Amino acid sequence: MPELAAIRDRLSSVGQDHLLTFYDRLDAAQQRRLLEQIDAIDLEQIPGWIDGYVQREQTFEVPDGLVPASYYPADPDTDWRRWSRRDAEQAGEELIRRGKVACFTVAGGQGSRLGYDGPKGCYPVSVLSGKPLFQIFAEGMLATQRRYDAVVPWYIMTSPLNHAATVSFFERHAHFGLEPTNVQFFTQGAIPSFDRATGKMLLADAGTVATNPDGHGGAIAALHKSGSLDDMHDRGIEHISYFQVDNPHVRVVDPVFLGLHAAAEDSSGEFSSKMVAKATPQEKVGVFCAVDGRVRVIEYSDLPEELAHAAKPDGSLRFNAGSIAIHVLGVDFVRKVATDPSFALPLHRAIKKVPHLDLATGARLEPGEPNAAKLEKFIFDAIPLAENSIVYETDRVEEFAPVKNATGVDSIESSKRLQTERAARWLESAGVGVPRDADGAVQARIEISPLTALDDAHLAERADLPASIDVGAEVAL
Ligand code: UD2
Repeated sequence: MPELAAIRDRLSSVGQDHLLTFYDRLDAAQQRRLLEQIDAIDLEQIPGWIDGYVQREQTFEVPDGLVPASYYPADPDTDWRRWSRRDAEQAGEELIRRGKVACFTVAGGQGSRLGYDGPKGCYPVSVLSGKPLFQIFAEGMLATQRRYDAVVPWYIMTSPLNHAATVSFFERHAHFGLEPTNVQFFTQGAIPSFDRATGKMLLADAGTVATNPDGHGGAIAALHKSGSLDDMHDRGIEHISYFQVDNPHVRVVDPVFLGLHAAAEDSSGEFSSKMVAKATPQEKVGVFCAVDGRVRVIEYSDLPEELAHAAKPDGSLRFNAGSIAIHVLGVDFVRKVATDPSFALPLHRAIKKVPHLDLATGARLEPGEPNAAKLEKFIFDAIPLAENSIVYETDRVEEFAPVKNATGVDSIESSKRLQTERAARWLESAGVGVPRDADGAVQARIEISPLTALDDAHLAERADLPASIDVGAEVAL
């Protein structure tokens, strides 16, 4: 157990000894837990964080020489820098067959915008059967494993807030048919939450420092610390297919993207990304840019208005490459970034309401206004650390139907509409008649399991498709 006097000294030296205000009121077990929690915080960094992030609004400065990142266009007929789509697909398929690929889902977010209490991956999203996000991904992995006769292990990053609930959800559902040893969970790190005005760390209760998950950028350290990178190494995994928990349309492993990442001559095989053309200048997605040939993402909240609206002569957006947070990362690259201190990712500040103890009275305060600074790391801040990072365009309907909000944009409603639209397109390309109204909206509700088909070509191979679908029908395939 860390010593009280030593912890008190370390706290005093960084102006945070208020964390021990209620220490004497705690029982022995609570005292030990508090000292351990404080001991695990990188206290020596705290003054720098307060100066640099907590008490200062970060002003984003547009770097000199900022240009839109170049990318591999989705249109398969375009010139792919002497590289064909089929070449890429074959290279990717070979990696899957040889067991070189793992899936990785960042699922530690708090999902508060959705207004759902449990882990977001447990939220029912499919159009007819209400399958949860985790099940849709699991079915994608099962189908991929069957197609290539290979194992694709799945690593899931949770946060201290949702870890137990996530693991028990998988246990209750028999891991959705996946081999339990091929589904591994680990918890991301936490960062103390600070009073935005004073820079003091907040107490959640008398014996607990208030903390928040350290952002999806925390994945780099957590993959390393949890032993997941070692596990990948032991299994011979070389590439990690990365995606967020909120997007039921993600192709959990995309051979074309994987092949480009691993084998294209302009890729160092370290950190590759998918993009879609932005729907509007204000769309809440980061944008792929480049400075001196190095790719980077500028988050939507940082992109100056004039750049967000800047247009090319044909009227399309100049900075149009929106990030849908689908990446492939090299295992060696993640280890390099995780173990080299000179690669520390920057922090980003969000001002939020965080309940905490009043130090004078010990009463719990529920703030009416945002009172706290939460600090987070973003995974895409590691992109410029890659030697050569590529960006690959995909079709929005095919791969992006996120569930983020309770209503409106990126809601369960918009996601279900997109899920039906994608299913309709796949059926139409397989020759099945799908009813549409005068505006082109599908007049049926359709759900296609990844176990039935992973893409349109896969669906077209099936002999059991109906000739057409009736108006108002509900079709689950
Ligand atoms: C993210 C991207 C945005 C765009 C969009 C596409 C950021 C900052 N922005 O926006 O540019 O690509 O997605 O959908 O990422 N998560 C954790 N631990 C954490 C925080 C988040 O695992 O501590 C996970 C979370 O569970 C989710 C993902 O990261 O799967 C995205 O988090 P978000 O909902 O905060 O990001 P969002 O939608 O603002």
